[in-house]
Amino acid sequence: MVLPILEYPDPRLRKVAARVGTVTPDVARLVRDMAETMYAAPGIGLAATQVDVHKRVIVMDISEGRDELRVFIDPEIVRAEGEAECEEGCLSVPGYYEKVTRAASIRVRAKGADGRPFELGAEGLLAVCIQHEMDHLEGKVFVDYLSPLKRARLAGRLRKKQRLAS
Ligand code: GNR
Ligand code: NI
Repeated sequence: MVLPILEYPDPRLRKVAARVGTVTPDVARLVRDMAETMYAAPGIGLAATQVDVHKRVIVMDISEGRDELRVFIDPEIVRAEGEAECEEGCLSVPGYYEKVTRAASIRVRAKGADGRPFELGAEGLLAVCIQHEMDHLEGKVFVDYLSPLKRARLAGRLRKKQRLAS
């Protein structure tokens, strides 16, 4: 089932997600719905927060063929090194793209859809996406990193969009 995606500045995007713990059939269903929602959008990642479910669940697929689904439940970054800048977008801030600086390489520990723990080293787009999604679980959106000027410009753009929609 494709779920509706919350859009910035919806206050529900600010909620901090709760640990899942045991991966129950309910969580497995959430993972399936989130994957369907991400592929339909289309996007390369989705955090449960974006579909108004405040649990620590992330789905991701950065492959060309859109056939390499990754699932991170209760993810933790156990190591982060370096800095890298990447132009980011977000399904919750449609049509807006801006450069964000994050750790260049990370090591993440999480559980998969089957509940099994794993560890993964990531760099490049995968590292960016994991950090972007983990921010969502903390109630953070990538636009929180913008300079005050860029944030003001974005706010102006959103006001204009609101006017055109109403
Ligand atoms: O689809 C997405 N693309 C993207 C591009 C650069 C950096 C991060 C992302 S994540 C985004 C999907 C999304 O909003 N996930 O929360
Ligand atoms: Ni996002």
